[in-house]
Order: sequence, then structure tokens, then C-alpha cells
Amino acid sequence: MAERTLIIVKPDAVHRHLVGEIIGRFEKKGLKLVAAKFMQLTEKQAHQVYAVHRGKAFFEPLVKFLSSAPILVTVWEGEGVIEMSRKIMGTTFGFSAEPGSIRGDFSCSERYNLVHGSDSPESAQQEIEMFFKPNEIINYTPN
Ligand code: IDP
Ligand code: MG
Repeated sequence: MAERTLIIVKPDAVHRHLVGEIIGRFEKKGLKLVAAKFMQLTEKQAHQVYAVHRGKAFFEPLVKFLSSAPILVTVWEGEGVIEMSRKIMGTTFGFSAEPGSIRGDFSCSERYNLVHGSDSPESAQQEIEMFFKPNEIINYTPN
């Protein structure tokens, strides 16, 4: 199966009307969109998404933030999609992310950095399973 990644457009991006801009970056790169859901998480679901960060000082405010407003959850597919997506997003903190990346162009913040992306094939698989049933991921061949 081709590599997949989970990309979440976070609440700050929805508030700032940057959803299209952010999804457009992945689309224009040529990555293949295979699933999408617009939804608002409960705090419990947000805990699950960020479980690897449990215990860190930024964990509770992060979970409150992620569950504070709607998000757009998407899955993208293709060889090398995890690493490419991380480059498109930029490094974690907006203030030091590279210009040209989503975070580098639109965020100055540590927490409010607009986008989540899986960081390994293992986390991608877990994260995708949290949000999508197998039949919600669409199999198609782009022209
Ligand atoms: P990533 O999103 O680049 O993978 P992670 O280290 O996995 O970064 O952190 C998850 C999210 O937690 C970040 O995207 C950011 O929103 C938030 N975060 C990470 N480190 C800090 C921090 O030191 N202060 C506040 N928020 C943070
Ligand atoms: Mg991460």
C-alpha cells in the first residue's frame, strides 16, 4: 500500500480563514487527497491525538486548543508523503519555521501553528485509524 499521512488543519487556521490556503499547498505540490472530514473534537479525542505529549507542560493547553473549534482532518497518499508534508508544514514553532512553509508564512506562535502532520509511518497509521474507517479512504487514480 502507498504511504499515507494524516494532516489536520487546526482551529487557528479555521478562525483565520486559512483552510483553503493550507489545503491548497498540499494540492499544488501534487499530493493526492484520499479522505477529509470537518469536525470538532471533544477534549477526550484531542487527548488521544496528542497522547505522545502527555505529561509535558504544553499538553493541557494544547488539548484545549485542538478541541476549541472545528478542524479539517485529511489523509494524503503517495511515496514519501510523510516527509514531503512535514517540509510543506515547516518546523514546529511558527517564529522559526522556514519562509515558504505553511508555519513559516502564516504563524509566529509555538502552539498556534495551524497544521498537524504525522511524523512516521507508525504514527500515521494510528492517527488515520482514529478518524477514518477503511471505506472512508477513497481509492482512485488521478488523471
Ligand atoms: P509538530 O506539530 O511539529 O509535530 P510536536 O512536537 O509534535 O510538533 O508538538 C505538537 C504540537 O504541540 C505542536 O504542533 C504545537 O502546536 C504544540 N507545541 C509543541 N511544543 C510546544 C511548546 O513548547 N509550547 C507550546 N506548544 C507547543
Ligand atoms: Mg508531532
